[in-house]
Amino acid sequence: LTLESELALAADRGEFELFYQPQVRLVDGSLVGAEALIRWRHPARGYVSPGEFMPVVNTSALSERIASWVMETACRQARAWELSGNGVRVAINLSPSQLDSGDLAHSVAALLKTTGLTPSLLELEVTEDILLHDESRVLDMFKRIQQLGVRVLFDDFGTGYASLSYLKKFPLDGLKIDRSFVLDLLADSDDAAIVGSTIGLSKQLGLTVVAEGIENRATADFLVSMGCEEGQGYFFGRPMPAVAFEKQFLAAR
Ligand code: G
Ligand code: G
Ligand code: MN
Ligand code: NA
Repeated sequence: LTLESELALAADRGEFELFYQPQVRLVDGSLVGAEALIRWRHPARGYVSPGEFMPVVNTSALSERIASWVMETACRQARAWELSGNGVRVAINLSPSQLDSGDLAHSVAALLKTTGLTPSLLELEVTEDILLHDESRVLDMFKRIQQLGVRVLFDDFGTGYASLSYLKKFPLDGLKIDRSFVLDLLADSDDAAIVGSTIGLSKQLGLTVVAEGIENRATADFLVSMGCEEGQGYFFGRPMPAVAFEKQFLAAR
């Protein structure tokens, strides 16, 4: 069995699951959102991380199917939390196929309608891959998604080849500083310079900035001192099943 056919079977058997990682306001640690992250609950191997299978998914016929499942599952979850009085913004990672096929803005609108989810509770994360797609089409798509009230953030900022031109071309609401610049922030003055400049750049462009990969309080404090508003990382919480996320982050509010 190839990995691709194993993945197709996994989809048929409902073996995919979304984990949620908390996103917080750095000054006080209060919860502002959750990033939805896919896991494959393999019957023998346990939870398999997306790094091991999403590259295969994204280049296979399964791509659209799994991407739709992710979007629908995350929106239903966000709506359930909203209805329970614990409205929390949920961020979804877009797959490259979603920018090519069909009309993403249309499916987002339809999903908001069928679930009843408040649009501002949904956020889409896109990576630099989108530059490989028809620019004017993507631009138009983003505008229409934002007109719905859904925010679009640039993920993994700084790791690509053209992060700055991307900011110039696309109407983004914010960016996420890649964890590779944050993990070693306290010890590496180059990282500190890059992160500091990125925060300044974001502010000047009127963008929300979210730091990823925060693993200790000192890093969070340093980010606050540089003006960073939001963050996520193991210090605040690992990605976890929805039920665990509810218990740990929503019940207490
Ligand atoms: O959770 P983890 O750090 O293992 O995720 C690894 C990578 O997989 C991250 O870059 C993340 O953006 C990506 N990823 C996680 N969940 C999804 C998903 O639902 N859809 C897509 N397209 N990518 C995802
Ligand atoms: O590329 P993207 O930002 O979507 O990936 C998110 C991934 O980062 C998740 O797979 C998650 O497991 C991982 N991650 C989240 N917080 C931390 C952290 O504090 N440290 C490290 N090393 N990885 C993290
Ligand atoms: Mn992400
Ligand atoms: Na990232």
